[in-house]
Amino acid sequence: MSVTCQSRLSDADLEAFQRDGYLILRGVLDQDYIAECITATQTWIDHQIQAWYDEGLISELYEEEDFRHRFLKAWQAAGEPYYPRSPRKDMIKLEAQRMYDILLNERLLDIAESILGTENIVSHGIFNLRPKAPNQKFTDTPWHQDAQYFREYADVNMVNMWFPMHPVDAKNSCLAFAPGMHRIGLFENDESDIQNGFIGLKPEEAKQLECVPAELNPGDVVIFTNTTPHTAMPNLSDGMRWSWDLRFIDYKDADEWTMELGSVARHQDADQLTKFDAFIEKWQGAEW
Ligand SMILES: O=C(O)CCC(=O)C(=O)O
Repeated sequence: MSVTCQSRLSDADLEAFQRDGYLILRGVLDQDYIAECITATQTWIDHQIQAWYDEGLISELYEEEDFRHRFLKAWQAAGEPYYPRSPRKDMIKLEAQRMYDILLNERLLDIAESILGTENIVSHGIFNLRPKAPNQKFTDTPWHQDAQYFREYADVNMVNMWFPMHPVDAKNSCLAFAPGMHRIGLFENDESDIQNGFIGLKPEEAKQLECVPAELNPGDVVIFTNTTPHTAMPNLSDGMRWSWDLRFIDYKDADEWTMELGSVARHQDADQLTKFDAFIEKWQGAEW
């Protein structure tokens, strides 16, 4: 694992990424960008709390509470109802322009360009805002490789990125990684967690892994491969854990499924770029 404050990666960073399967990049995102991510998240929080209020589950909107506690207090008062653990389509509906800017951010594209080795890059339609409450099974991400969710894409030229909107550590659910294990390839899927619907590694295989927490501050990003085993540490704090994860793929590996909701974010031929109107049109018919 290595650290850097550049969004164009050095040879040493690339070597560390290849060796460990993940890399922490310190201070690569502007605080203005993080502020935009927080604003988009707050719009969703408003939307969700208002829905509970309208259903009569809560009698106040908890507007005095801070970013990490408002949603949690409202959710607990509402009787801990189900909420989407990845409100992807809602985010586009509620914050279209901001989401376009978040998903096609230039700093993230610079990092992706270094890793993918091409300037022709698609921002993948699978992105997640993660509302993770303390001690809550439903959002407790088990050890998994991202490619376990899309096994036929295990070998494509793709990079995954995760960043928090507040400091995260091993006690408030930072991600943790198993260095070097991406080189083993794809593990068998364990789908026994029927209740929560997560796919992951078999528990006996997960137990063997080294577990290195990636503690991050706002502005830091951890990047990882499709086959890097990772998990989220439990949230033992008294607040929500708020993070985003995004994916970028080499344009030449982006097939019809990828392009259904993916956006060409950077390309040598400007005509190939997905403009805002086309982005909105794609998401209007979105099923996932
Ligand atoms: O944020 C989480 O809890 C899980 C994120 C994750 O596993 C991912 O980005 O692939």
